[in-house]
Amino acid sequence: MTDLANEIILHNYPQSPVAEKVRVGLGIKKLPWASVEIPRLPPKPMLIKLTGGYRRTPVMQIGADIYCDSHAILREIENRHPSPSFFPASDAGLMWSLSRWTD
Ligand SMILES: N[C@@H](CCC(=O)N[C@@H](CS)C(=O)NCC(=O)O)C(=O)O
Repeated sequence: MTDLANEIILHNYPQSPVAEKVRVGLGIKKLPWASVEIPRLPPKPMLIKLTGGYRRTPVMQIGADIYCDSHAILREIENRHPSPSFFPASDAGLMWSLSRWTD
């Protein structure tokens, strides 16, 4: 039976490089996830209602919780599913700052 409260739903579109980063993260952790394809450009009336105004891609939904921004998404995935870790060494802070720079 599907655990809907914990199901990961990614609002994204295939060509989004930032969404791809999250999709790779989900793959590293071998997590099942559902995809909702959203428009590349505004108007995005359904997404805007879901996020309260945030328009960018990707957005993650788990139950009634909504995560906007790939860093917030990856951080939450790491919190909920710590193994295997995105941060096998002790330099998580350096990796977060480098990833913001490379984005
Ligand atoms: N800081 C955001 C950036 C997201 C972002 O810029 N996504 C692009 C698509 S790859 C986007 O939504 N662009 C359309 C827009 O800014 O309205 C994140 O890391 O999630």
